[in-house]
Amino acid sequence: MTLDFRRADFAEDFLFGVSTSAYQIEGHAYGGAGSTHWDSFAATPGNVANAEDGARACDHYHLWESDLDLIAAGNFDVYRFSASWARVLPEGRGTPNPEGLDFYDRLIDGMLDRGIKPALTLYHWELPSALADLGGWRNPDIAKWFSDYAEVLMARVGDRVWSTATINEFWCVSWLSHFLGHHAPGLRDIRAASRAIHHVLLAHGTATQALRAAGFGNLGAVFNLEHSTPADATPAAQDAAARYDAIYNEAFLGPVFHQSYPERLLDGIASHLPDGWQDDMSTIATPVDWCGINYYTRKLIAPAPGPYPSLREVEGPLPKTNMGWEIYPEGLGQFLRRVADRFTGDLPLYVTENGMAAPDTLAGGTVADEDRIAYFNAHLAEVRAAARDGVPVKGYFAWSLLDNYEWAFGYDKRFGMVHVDFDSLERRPKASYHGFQSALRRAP
Ligand code: GCO
Repeated sequence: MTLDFRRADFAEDFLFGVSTSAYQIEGHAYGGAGSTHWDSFAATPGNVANAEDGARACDHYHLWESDLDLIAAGNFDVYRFSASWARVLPEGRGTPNPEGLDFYDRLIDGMLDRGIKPALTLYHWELPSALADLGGWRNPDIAKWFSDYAEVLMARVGDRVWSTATINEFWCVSWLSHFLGHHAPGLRDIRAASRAIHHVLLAHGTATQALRAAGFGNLGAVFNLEHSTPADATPAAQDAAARYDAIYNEAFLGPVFHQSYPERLLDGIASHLPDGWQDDMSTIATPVDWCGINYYTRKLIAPAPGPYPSLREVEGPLPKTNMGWEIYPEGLGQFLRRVADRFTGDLPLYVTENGMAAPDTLAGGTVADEDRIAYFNAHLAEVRAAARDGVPVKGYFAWSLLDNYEWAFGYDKRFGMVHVDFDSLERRPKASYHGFQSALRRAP
């Protein structure tokens, strides 16, 4: 089996790329980076599989040149990567780490040398510990801290990046990390979650304004969207699914594109939002140039007794990835249409992440990851159909280039198109990598 599309199936200017993130691949122990809340979260028993952290990860910090060679040889147009706040500013504020700035400088020049467009994300979850000590995303000052960090980094590299995203996945930064407690800082508190929701949005808007004022363009943000399906046909299940959708999806699209929170979210968080939150909404809705969508799966949602949000996830019937996530490509097509219709209009949309974890057995120096190829094919077919219907989707970036640190799952879950041996650090392209390589090859 191989990837069943060609470049000619998409518009001439449609971009294909791969995505990664700093903490998941770089090796946080190297190059003078400061401690992050993921380091202490991982060091706390029970939070992360095998208590693994990102200290070494894929050692991309030292192996970046050969990793960029892989992206170029794979015929990808764009590399979506992130910078680590604590590598740039070890204390979160104050004196920059020259080695950190040099690293991103070299990395970006390395992309340009190879004809790859650098798509920078400013925050993909590794909050500096010094700021976590001050309350992290619960502290309203974080909007300014984040914006200052954005300006420091962009002053160094902003002249050469192709695009810049402020935040990766608002829902994960706030709800997953402060209400469900699955990610750092591991809180389970509705008030903390409400503050984090508002402040991560405000940080996005504040930094977008500052970067715009400093003359930078092609600014956007990345939303992770999850399809919410009622577990059955009862009104109660439909209501619960709508609540899940409000918390997961509309909670962030609503403020950024319509300057308002959905009612079904305010039902749970209004009494916990900071005083005067209404005054921040226009900053949050500062115009962006593009919108990124990360899409993986759907959830079946049923009502549950107890306080807000009074819902639970039910196991679904569809085939699942190694994360236990149902494979539901239709959800991606639906989101592309819905986001364009209801939120972004003519703004370019990019699928900034999509991919799957698979069991992946290494045989003969490679991995025949047919299940991953089928996943990419099914999701790319949805993107193609949406584009054909006039949705302004302008690119597709696969998650991920390398097997890497999958957060609370440690190194157990493999999402890469390139296999990584976490002892030797050897990289071995899988069949899915070769599939993209041939589908994306341009006639000489
Ligand atoms: C996310 C993150 C990635 C994950 C990937 C697989 O979407 O959660 O951006 O860091 O590794 O999504 O879970």
